[in-house]
Amino acid sequence: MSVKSGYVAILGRPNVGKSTLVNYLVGQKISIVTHKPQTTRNKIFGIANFKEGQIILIDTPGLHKANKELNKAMMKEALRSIEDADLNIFITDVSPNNFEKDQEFLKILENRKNLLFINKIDLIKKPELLPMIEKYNDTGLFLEIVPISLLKGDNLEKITEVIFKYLPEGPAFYPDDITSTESIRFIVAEIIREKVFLKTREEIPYSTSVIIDYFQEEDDIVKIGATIIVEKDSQKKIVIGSKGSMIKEIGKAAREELEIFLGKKVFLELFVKVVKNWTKNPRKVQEFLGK
Ligand SMILES: Nc1nc2c(ncn2[C@@H]2O[C@H](COP(=O)(O)OP(=O)(O)OP(=O)(O)O)[C@@H](O)[C@H]2O)c(=O)[nH]1
Ligand SMILES: [Mg+2]
Repeated sequence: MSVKSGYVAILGRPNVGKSTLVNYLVGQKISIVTHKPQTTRNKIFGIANFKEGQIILIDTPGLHKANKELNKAMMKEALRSIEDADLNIFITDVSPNNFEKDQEFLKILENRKNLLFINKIDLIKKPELLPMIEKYNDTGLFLEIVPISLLKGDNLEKITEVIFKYLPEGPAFYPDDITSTESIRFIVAEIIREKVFLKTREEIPYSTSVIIDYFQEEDDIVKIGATIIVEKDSQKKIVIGSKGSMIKEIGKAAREELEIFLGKKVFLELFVKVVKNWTKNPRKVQEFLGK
């Protein structure tokens, strides 16, 4: 039997479930997921192997209007990933006016091979789906439209079936024992950033970046030092919390997940540093978004 392989870009507005899809297909959490929009900031490569072949997934930052330098850089990452892709999966969810909100981003799909996944169908009743499908179908942009629920597991068998239907024939690009081309350090920084996203509120998640200061692997423990960058003194106070309570909580949650990810005991040391207005400074954005 011939095998297929190729690059699949996962695109869509923030919070629709792009990273959830990537983790599901890879079978391991390589891309962080939160209930807040604009969680993912880079394009992130995940590798998924099946008997039909290999899918190289490109997770991307959610498509949105970008004003700040950080957001412009995020959008650039998302749009660039289309250039590398053999196939695009555009994801939308079932929130009100999803089609209208997707409008301005659909044009990037013109003259390309695209699938549409309508995710979170657990949140609506079946009859509400049909008119939604019709609207997207009328654009003529999609080879197929697949309603799914990644959370509840609805219709997931369709996902690989439809991807392999449109991937080119060819041998695997990567060995079958790797799940991502991202560095361990990058994923470690992302796991810490996820905990900041989950534990803090308002503008703090959007003002935060995480830099790994040291990463020392020993026989039975990994020692990690990381700096959480924020952009105002007031944010530093909040991230540290009263008597260090917040940073302790972030550290505990991050360490627990890092121990699972690295399969070893972890010693985690966290620092907090202010870099004034870094999200508005193109040079700093490049530095802190870099992998
Ligand atoms: N109800 C419901 N929630 C879902 C489903 N799939 C994902 N979610 C939730 O949607 C939220 C966003 O998921 P992500 O995977 O982070 O979304 P994303 O598109 O990567 O978001 P950005 O990185 O911000 O662009 C998380 O809280 C998920 O648990 C689903 O099928 N149903
Ligand atoms: Mg994401």
